[in-house]
Amino acid sequence: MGSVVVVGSQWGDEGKGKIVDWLSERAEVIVRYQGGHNAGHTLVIDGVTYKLSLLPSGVVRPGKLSIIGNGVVLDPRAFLTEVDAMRAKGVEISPATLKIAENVPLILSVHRELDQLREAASGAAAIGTTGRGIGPTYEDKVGRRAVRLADLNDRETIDGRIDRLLAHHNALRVGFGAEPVSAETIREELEAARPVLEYADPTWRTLREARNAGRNILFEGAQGAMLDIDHGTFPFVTSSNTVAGSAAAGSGVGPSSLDRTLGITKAYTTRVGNGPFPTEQKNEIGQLLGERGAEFGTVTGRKRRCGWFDAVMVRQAVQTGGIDRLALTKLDVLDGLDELKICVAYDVDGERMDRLPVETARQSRVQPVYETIKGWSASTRGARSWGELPAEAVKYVRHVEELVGAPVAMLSTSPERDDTILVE
Ligand code: 2SA
Ligand code: MG
Repeated sequence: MGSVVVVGSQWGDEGKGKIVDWLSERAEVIVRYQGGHNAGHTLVIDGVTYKLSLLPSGVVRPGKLSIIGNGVVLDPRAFLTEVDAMRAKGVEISPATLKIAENVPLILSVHRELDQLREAASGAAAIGTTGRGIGPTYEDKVGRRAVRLADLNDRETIDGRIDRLLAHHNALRVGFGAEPVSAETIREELEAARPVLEYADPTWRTLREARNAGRNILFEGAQGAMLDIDHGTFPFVTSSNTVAGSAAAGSGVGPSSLDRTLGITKAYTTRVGNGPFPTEQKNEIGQLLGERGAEFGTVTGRKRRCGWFDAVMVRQAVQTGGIDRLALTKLDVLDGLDELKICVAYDVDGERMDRLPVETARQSRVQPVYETIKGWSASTRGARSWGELPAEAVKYVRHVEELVGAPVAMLSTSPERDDTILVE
């Protein structure tokens, strides 16, 4: 298997959790390399549902090494809570099985609060963030004032770091009408984070050793290509690079250590949060997809917006995301629809386009050009072989491959891990 990067090819929630879990049986090391506890990965194993948000999906499987890379932003409080919740479900987690990059930036209360203050003040222009402090923490990393995990041990520099952080945040807080925060508050928060230090590790070296020993490594992406800070529907995006290239910098391995990239793709489209969504169906079709697909945010419980498959967007994601094969999920949600639509081009102010325009205003004016294809009445739910699929469903899959320019290597037909068809 070598090393595989798994990324979302839409706006997240493509069903990465299940595919990652499926692959993690064959992988020895599972790595998160971007995002934080804004992600929500649902795994169903032997009828038990696990909802992970910060921890790599490998933690639920005994004998795997899980790594939280430097490209992640880590909320110590959320981390410790999630570890406890997993332990309560019988999952064993220890510093031997879970390692956190010692240079990972920490999400603190000031970040969560700034995220929420800013969203609340933005009115209609709000991004629709998860409110977890993701954006402000990445800002502080790039602004070179973040507190990183290993700083908890660095008595010589920590006070200066806190001062720099607060000089910045308190100025902003006052602007938003919030109370300034004292250095003492942050020091207490960092003190409460000390148990996380137990997991700190030079994970770049651990990964190097794993690779040298021939271990299979799985890089588990969060969110999706269209939420990428550079390649997505900016500014309605998350604050990290979600494309496969990010796996290298976000974990401290070179790009040649990434052998292939699997793009998880839902058979229709969903989005949570604000921003353009050309194929959105604000009607009974959208309603139906949402109900059948149980489209609610894993972390926030927010209702997801739903619409037809957008081949233009996924094709762009295949190219920017470096995707060489697809895992197509939730095909069963389309069962029983007489007709299906696939967006094959965009009409932007009368101009036909085969890519998303980059300007926000033009993005919001994109009209999808649809192709209508025949649906299927038989159920595909739980199908475990190609032969069990109705001919029209096979046709739909083939058409998706052709339009987006990447072959489907896996097809998922229910949340259960064994309801998976391998196409090799
Ligand atoms: P943020 O909080 O700064 O990352 O939000 C910025 C945008 O990124 C979107 N975003 C997501 N979209 C889909 N799924 C995500 N994870 C959770 C899930 C979300 C949830 O898997 O269900 O529970 O609501 C996720 N995380 C971030 C977000 O909606 C903003 O559009
Ligand atoms: Mg999700």
